[in-house]
Amino acid sequence: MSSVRSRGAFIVIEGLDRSGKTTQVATLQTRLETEGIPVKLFKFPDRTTTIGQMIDSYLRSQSELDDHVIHLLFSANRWELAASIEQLLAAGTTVLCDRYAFSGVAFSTAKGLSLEWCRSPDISLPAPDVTLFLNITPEQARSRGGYGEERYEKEELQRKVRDVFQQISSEFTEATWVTIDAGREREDVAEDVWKIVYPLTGGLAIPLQRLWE
Ligand code: Z5A
Repeated sequence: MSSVRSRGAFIVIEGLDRSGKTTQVATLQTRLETEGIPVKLFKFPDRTTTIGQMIDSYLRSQSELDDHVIHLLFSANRWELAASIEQLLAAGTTVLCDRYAFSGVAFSTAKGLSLEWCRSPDISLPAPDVTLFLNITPEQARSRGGYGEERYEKEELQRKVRDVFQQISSEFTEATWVTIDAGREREDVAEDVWKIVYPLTGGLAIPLQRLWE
């Protein structure tokens, strides 16, 4: 009988603009560290790499790129870190990820590219064990302030992004895509996140899946 070595869990936090992804992922990381659970946090786009710097320049409207090109750069930014993610998971580390391929598909499809085309460069990336989708209404997002500083921070685009995320989520089971009401107090949202993530941190004996295979 073949046996699979225990590995770390791969947790992705996705969500609408201003939904509190960065806030929640930081709270979660701290709580896991306090519990003595090995954890590593990734954030996409990772603006520190050479590819990430091109993305950063585009998002801040300091450069112009064809929609296909920027989509491929976002995907390349994930691929350049995919091996590190896999190594950490194999070593038993819980990997947290602030945005992932689902943001890539949602934003580029909302801009008018085909969903199937958008998905293709991310096929075979490590697949999350669970994606936590932080959901807020456009009114709640507006009340958190700051719209308009970066290229995609426009309400019309964000509405389309919300629709594509809904379409993507329908392909997952309730266990692998969990929508959380992020319009509540930070502590209440964090508690929901914890209840889902903590049980996954004891080591998983199932093989890592590949995205969209
Ligand atoms: N993008 C893409 O097109 N393709 C891709 O493949 C990827 C990304 C990966 C930059 O992303 C853009 O890249 C993004 C998608 C696109 N464009 N947009 N829009 P980013 O991750 O670098 O930046 P961001 O996604 O724009 O961050 P964010 O969405 O604005 O924020 P957040 O992480 O969800 O929220 P936050 O920073 O934790 O909180 C926002 C504010 O709300 C802040 O003042 C908090 O203190 C406050 N907050 C947080 N939680 C609460 C609660 N519960 N109540 C009240 N206030 C709260």
